[in-house]
Amino acid sequence: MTKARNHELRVNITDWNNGSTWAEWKEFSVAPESEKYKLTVGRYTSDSHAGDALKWHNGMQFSTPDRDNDVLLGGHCAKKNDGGWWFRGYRGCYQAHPTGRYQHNPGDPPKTSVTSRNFELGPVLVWQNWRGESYYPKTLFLMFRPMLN
Ligand SMILES: [Ca+2]
Repeated sequence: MTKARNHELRVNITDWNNGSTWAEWKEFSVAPESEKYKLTVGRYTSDSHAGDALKWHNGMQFSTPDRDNDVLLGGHCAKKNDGGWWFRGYRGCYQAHPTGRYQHNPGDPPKTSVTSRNFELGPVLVWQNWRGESYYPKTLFLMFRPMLN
């Protein structure tokens, strides 16, 4: 899908009080199946506001509950967090977790307990670089398109 041309990526995030933020990267590609859909993301644009939470996932392979491709030996981030994502596994599973389960209101507790590092909120939407490790936004959209030039 992202092989033929350079792509850019945009993330739009909203909070629970009609607030919003966004970020853009001018480099985004996903490697083929033979490379386990390795993520390449870079060239974060300096006027973005959401923070570059994807930098931490750059170079990771894609994991799902039945495919453990994270770098955590003896652990399985996708199984633990109930979803597919470019989980890392070294010093936590993620800084961004856009495929976490949608929470209906901010009072809904995370489905799994918060660990000592606060890295693992469980299956909720997470973008740690915006309002910290324990905040979870209302919506989070990832969009990509071919570069215009
Ligand atoms: Ca693992």
